[in-house]
Amino acid sequence: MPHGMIYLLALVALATSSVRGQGALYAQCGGIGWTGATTCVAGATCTVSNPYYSQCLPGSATTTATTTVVSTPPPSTTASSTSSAPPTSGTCAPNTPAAGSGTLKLVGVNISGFDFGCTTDGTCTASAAYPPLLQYYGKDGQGQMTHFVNDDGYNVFRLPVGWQFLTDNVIGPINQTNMVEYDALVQACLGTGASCIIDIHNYARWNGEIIGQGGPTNEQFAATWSEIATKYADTEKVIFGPHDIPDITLWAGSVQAAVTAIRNAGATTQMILLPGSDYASAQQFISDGSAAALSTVTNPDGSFTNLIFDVHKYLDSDNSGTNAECVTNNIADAWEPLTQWLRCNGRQAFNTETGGGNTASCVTYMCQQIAYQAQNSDVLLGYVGWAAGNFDASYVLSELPTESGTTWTDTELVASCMAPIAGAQKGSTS
Ligand SMILES: *[C@@H]1O[C@H](CO)[C@@H](O)[C@H](O)[C@H]1NC(C)=O
Ligand SMILES: CC(=O)N[C@H]1CO[C@H](CO)[C@@H](O)[C@@H]1O
Repeated sequence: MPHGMIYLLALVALATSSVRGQGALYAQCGGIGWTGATTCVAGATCTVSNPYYSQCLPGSATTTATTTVVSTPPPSTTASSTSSAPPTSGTCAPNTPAAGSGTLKLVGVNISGFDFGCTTDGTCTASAAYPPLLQYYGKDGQGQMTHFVNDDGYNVFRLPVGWQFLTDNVIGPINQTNMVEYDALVQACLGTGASCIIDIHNYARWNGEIIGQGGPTNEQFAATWSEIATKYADTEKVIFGPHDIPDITLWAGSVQAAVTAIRNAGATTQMILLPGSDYASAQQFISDGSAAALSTVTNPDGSFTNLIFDVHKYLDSDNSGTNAECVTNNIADAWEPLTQWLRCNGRQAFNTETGGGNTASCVTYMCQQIAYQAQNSDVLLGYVGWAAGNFDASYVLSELPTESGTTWTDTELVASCMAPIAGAQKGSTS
């Protein structure tokens, strides 16, 4: 049945793009089931992003970064063409060409469950955390991750957890009983060979109060990270990721405290993800001051090595990740300006929350978003889809694979293009 959806998608796309014999910039131009134009307008080249989706991307097909810059307007028919110009610094040209390899470095799935009971004001109920592991009566998170790596080519998982769960509802040392449970998920993740993001999913808050701004002090925040970093100091494939805030300048100070604590605990080489304001929105990252403020955060040696900006972006009408239908590929409004800013400033970002419903609109827009990110993989490291783990298969953004016998079957959106090996596990008949 996923095949049926793919063909339906192709027909819909054909209806809107067959007016001319050549695909417009960013239009689909190939893929299994595609019967529309397979050549692109001048300045764009039909580029394979996966077996189900080829797209007209700027430039020639060569893999070098010397392609011509095309000043064609962005693809979306509804997106405004006035997306904020990125600040330029030094000699950086405002329209640097895409310099990606076409392959994203890190592609993964959020494995949710330890964050259950958390709300956006940073209130988390420790007892509501629900380990996505069979031994704790949850779903088979270990089996999911093993499937995602072996069958789909994923290489990173984000493991959200409530701060209150780690410290058992009091601000203080980590509770070792609870840590044993969370560490079981981290070890299951590491066991697949993937990288694992430790994500304290508290929106920069504790029970309604903001870290470093009336809530827990930066020292208390840093102390938790220090304990975590000490535990995983020698674990190469751990990535540390805190979460999101209103006063961004003060927040940068809190992030700096955590970075310093993590590095000083001996975790000197791992990637640390720096989250901005507005729910870490990739679209607001520059305009809300997150980029400027977080750019000041450094390692103890003054370098920016492995300090990566953490950005999120959904594709639904209100960027909430709560609607089944997608309305944008985010390229014009979010990824293009962000990409330019990152390249101009010599930094990188990681899209750790994105996703959509298992619908034709989300397949279209998500595949476009991913193709754009891959073209710009010099500054965009990858993405992590929201979410599998302990959600029900009926959850609107479910990426939960279903197990039948020894076969895991992916959701439509994962199979269509989110999985690096797209279409690999669309079903036992694929
Ligand atoms: C750790 O948390 C458990 C609940 O998971 C609780 O029963 C125990 O008392 C806590 N231990 C400490 C030392 O606070
Ligand atoms: C888009 C989305 O579903 N975001 C989720 C992020 O995590 C929090 C806490 O688990 C959820 O409440 C949100 O729904």
